[in-house]
Amino acid sequence: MADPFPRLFERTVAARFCRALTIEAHRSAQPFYGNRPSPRGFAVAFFEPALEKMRPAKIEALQLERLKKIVRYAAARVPFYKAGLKRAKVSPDKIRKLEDVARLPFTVKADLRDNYPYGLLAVPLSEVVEFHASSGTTGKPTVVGYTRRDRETWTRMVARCYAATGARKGDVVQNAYGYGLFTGGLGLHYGGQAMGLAVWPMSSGNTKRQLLFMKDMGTTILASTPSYALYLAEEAKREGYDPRKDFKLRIGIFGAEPWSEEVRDKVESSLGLRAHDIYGLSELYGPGVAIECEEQEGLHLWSDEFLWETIDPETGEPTEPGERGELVFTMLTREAMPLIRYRTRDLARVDTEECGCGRYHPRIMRVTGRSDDMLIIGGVNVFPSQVEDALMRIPGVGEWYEIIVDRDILDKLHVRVEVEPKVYDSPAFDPNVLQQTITEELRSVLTVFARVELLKPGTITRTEGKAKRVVDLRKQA
Ligand code: DLL
Repeated sequence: MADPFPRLFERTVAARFCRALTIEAHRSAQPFYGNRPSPRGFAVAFFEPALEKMRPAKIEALQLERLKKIVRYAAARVPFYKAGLKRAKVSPDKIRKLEDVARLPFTVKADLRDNYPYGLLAVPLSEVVEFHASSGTTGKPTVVGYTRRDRETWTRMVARCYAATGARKGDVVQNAYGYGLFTGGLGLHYGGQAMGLAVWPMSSGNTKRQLLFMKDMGTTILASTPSYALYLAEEAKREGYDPRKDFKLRIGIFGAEPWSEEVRDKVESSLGLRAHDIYGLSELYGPGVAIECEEQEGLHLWSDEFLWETIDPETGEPTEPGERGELVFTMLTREAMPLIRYRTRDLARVDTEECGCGRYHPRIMRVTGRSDDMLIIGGVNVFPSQVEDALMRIPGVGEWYEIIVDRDILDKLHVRVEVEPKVYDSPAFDPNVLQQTITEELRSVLTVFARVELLKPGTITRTEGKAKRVVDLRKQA
C-alpha cells in the first residue's frame, strides 16, 4: 500500500492549500533569511515562511481540517482508537469544530505499553522506515514508528527550530545529543542537514574530544542537554580553554530536561552563545515540537502539526486560557502512529500573544515540571517503577530501597538498597558480587549509571504511610 495518508488527506480545499504552502516552502529549498529585524534588532529567519508566519485564523482552519482527517484515519486503522471512540460514543464525523477534540478520549503512556510493540501502528511494517524508543514505566520501552513522510515532517519541524534560533548556512553544528534509540541525536541531525548546516554527529560523552572539536572545527552551534553544556563550560576552563576566545560558538540548542533562567545566564556567559530552549518527546517524533526564537521568550509550538491543549492533571478538564496545566497533544498528520490527545505529563503555560519574531505559533512558557513521578537524569527519563522492577528481579535484594538524585554539575543517581536478611546473614554472601549485579542490571534497564550502595537489613527508616522512595536533591529554579 503506497502512501495511504496523502490520498486521504488530498480531498479538501484546506488540504490542497496546505500542500501548496508546503510545496512552496520546499521549492524555495533554500531557507529564507528574512532580513526584517525583530524589535530587539535580531535578524529573523524562517525555514517554511508561509507556514511559520501563518495567521491564527488560518492555523485554526488547517488544524480543524487535519483533526477531522486524523481522527477518521486513526479510527479506521488502529483498533485501539476504533474501540476508544466507540466507548466514548463519538464517531469521527461528530468532529465539527476544534473544541470537539475535548470529546475524544485521552491517550496515555500506558496505552503504548499495553499495545507494545507494534499495536498502535496505523500502517504495515513495510511502510515504516525508522523506529525510536524511550523509557517506559516498567522494563518495556515505549516504541514509536515513522513512515518516510513522518520522518520528513519531523525533519521540517527541527529545521524550523534551527531557523528560529538564527542558524544559517555556513554554521557548524556539534550535535552532542545521544545518537541511537533516543530521538535527540538523529532529530537534530536530520533537521540541521535540511537547513543546510554542517552537522558533526558527536553524540554525548567524551568531553575532551568534544572540546577539541569545538575549537578545531569551529563549531558555531552546540546542541546538547543544558546540563551537559554547563559541564562542557566547566571542563573547558579546567582544560585551559578560553571559550570566548578559542570557540566560535554563537547558538546553543538545549533541551530534553527542564532548566532555568539561571542556567541560561551561566551557559551564555561562560560559552559566549545565545541559549535556546527546545522541547519535544519521542512520542511526538522527538525534539522539535517547540523552540525559543531569537526573542527567547517562550517556545513556539508548531501548531499546524500539533494541536495542543492544557488540562488540569487531576480532573482532565481544560484549564483557563493562559493558565498552567498539563500539555496534551494531537498529532495532526502522523501516518505511522497517530496519537490523539496524548497526555505528556509535562506542566506548562501556553501564551497565544503575538511574538516579535513574526510567528503566530503559540509559545510554551517553559516546561517547569511533571504531573507524574518521572525523573530526568542527564536528559534520560527514569521512572522509579523501572528501578523497583529491576531491583526486585535480583535474588538477595530486600524490599527496602531509596533512590537519591543529586547534581553537582551533572545529575547523579544513587540507589541505596537493603540486602535480604537471610542472604545478609549467610556466610556465602559476597557483597561485591551483589553490588556488581545490581549496578549492571540498572545500567541495562535505565541506560544511566547508578551508584549502588548495599545496606544492612533495617537501615532505611520505615514509614507508616506511603514509602518515600525518591529523594530529589536537585534545586529546580
Ligand atoms: O527528550 C526529546 C528531546 C531531545 C527534546 C532533544 C529536546 C532535545 P524523551 O526522551 O521522550 O524525548 O523525553 C521527553 O523530556 O516529556 C519532558 O518531560 C522532557 N523534556 C524534553 N524537552 C524539555 C525541555 C526527548 N526543553 C520528556 N524542558 C518530555 C523541559 C523537557 N523538559
